[in-house]
Order: sequence, then structure tokens, then C-alpha cells
Amino acid sequence: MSDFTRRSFIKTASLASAAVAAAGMGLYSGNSRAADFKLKFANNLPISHPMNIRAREMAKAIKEETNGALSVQVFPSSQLGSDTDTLAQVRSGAVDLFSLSPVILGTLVPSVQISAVGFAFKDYQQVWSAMDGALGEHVRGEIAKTGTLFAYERMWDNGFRVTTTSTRPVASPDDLRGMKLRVPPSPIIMSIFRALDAAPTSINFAEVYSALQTRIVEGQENPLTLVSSAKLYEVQKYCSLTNHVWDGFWMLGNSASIGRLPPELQAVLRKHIEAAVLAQRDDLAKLEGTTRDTLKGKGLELVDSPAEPFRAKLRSANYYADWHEKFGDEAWAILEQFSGKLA
Ligand code: X2X
Repeated sequence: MSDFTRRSFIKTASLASAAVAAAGMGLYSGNSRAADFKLKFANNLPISHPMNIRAREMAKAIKEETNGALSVQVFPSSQLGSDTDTLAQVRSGAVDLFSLSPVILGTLVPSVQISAVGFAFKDYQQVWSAMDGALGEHVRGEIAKTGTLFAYERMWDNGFRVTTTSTRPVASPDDLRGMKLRVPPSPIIMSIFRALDAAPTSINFAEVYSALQTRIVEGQENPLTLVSSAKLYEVQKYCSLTNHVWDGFWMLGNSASIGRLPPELQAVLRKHIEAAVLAQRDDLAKLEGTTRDTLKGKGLELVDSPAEPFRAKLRSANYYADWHEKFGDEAWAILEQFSGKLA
């Protein structure tokens, strides 16, 4: 698109409503024009997951508000590559936006995994106070130190991770002994299942369904909404409500790609990301109530897994002491401000 139009957008964007003003002034030729700026947003979630529903709405709202000057193309289901690949792509700028769980981002920036300490948060009240507050701020600072990546202020929700299996339910830590379990490529998730004496193996999410189907692994662990939207119930029998780790997704941006946008477009993008994320959190909260029934209806057997025996085993395996040492006293103190004393 011509520079003229882009400059027109930038100028009119400083008015209260860029789109209305621009349309009124007849500056734009409508939807048929090519975008001045195109961004690729990659993620690993199924197209029907609330994140992708909100992401599509977000892209539409951005296009409308900028009258087509900024286009965000959403690539769900690891279409551009596995999480490991996509992390490399967002670092190089081949991908502009990538929603990534801190547990996987931990392969690049270990300190961001602090939000995924096992059984740290007991509910969403604690989660969002921490992640929208001082703990999130600490983590975003660590991400910014990469120099190539930054994280938008608020995280998408993934949920509390539960454990699904085909062979036996997981009601207590003993049930995990030797169990072949898929975990994400993640040091901290690997470590919790090692401490619980399971046999975890790292597999990118894109391969999880087939790994379960072919019985390369007996089970996996992910939040209920994802167990449902990825149809994992088709290849699993038990769903044990371990709720061992809360998980979300940082909305990562490639600093150079986003920095190339005029400030007005950056502001429009930020505003719509924030709106989409907050709506998605609500969607997941509402789904909480119904997803258990949905999964039961699909034939999964739901199993209660009280947390205390798992916590006790983690304490005796030095899990908390080890991670405390890795994250350091300062960061650990921030976490415990929200979670309470952990060990
Ligand atoms: O890979 C997973 O298990 C997932 C989808 O939860 C993450 O992105 C961490």
C-alpha cells in the first residue's frame, strides 16, 4: 500500500476514532486494499479453543479500526511449526506474535518458569493477582532481557493442568510411579514428574494426540479446556484432577517487528490484545463448570486427586528447595507474596 495512505492513517489515528474520522474524510478505499503492515500470530492451540476464537475476533477488530492498515493473520494448531520451531521463528522475526507458555519459554529464559511451580497457586484470585501484578512484572522484565522478545502485559489463560491417562487413574502419587507421561518441552514440568517418580518424556503439543493414540505414552497433562478442544478424550480413559500447575500463555512479540509499526498502530494492537485476553480469561472461567460434564459425556472417567500427598512427596524430593535455589531468594519471595509459604 502507498505511503500516502499509511501516513493518512497515522495522522488521523491521533483523532479520537481513527476509523470513523478516516471514513468520514474519504481517505480509504475500503476493504479491498492491501494492508500496510501484516503480522503473523502463531499458537499451538486448536482452532476451536477460546484463545483462537478471541484471536480471530481481535484480528477483525484491528482490521476495522485501522481500516485495513494493520492485518494480523492467526495461525492456530502449530501450523507454522512446533513450539520449539516457532520459538526460534519469533526470535528471528519470521513470526511476529507467538503465545507461549512460560513452561516452554523456560527452555530459553529459565527464570520465567516461576509461575509454574507445582501447587503454588490455589485459585484464580491468586493467579491473576500475581500475574497481573508483581510476579508478572518480574517475568516480563526477564523476557525483555532477551533483547529480541517482549511480552504484552496480560497473559492468556491455559488453565490448571490435570492428568489424563489410558492405563490407570492417578489418584495419588504412587499411581504415577514409572508412568510414561508426555510433558511439554519444559524443564519445570519435567522436574515435577521426575520428582513424583513418573517417566516423563518431552513431546511438542502438535504430536500429543498421535503419541497418545499410538501409545508411545500412557498419558499427558493439560487443562480441561484443552483436553476437550484437542479431543484427547478420544484416546484417553481417565482424567485425574491433579491441578498440579496453573498455566497460561505470554503473548510474545518480536521487538523489531512490532517496533517497526507506527506508534498509533502499536497502540491499537495493544488495546485489542488486552481486550481479547481478558475476554478469553472469562470464557475459560465460564467453561470450567461445563467442561467436566462434556468430558464425562465423551466417556472420560473423572478422578479426584487430593493435592496434599503430591505436595508432601515434592517436599521430600527437595523439589521446592531446588527451584527456590534456581530462581533465587528475591524472585521466590515475590512468588510467595501471592502463593503463601511453599515449603
Ligand atoms: O504443550 C502443552 O502441553 C501446552 C499446550 O499446554 C503448552 O503450550 C504448555
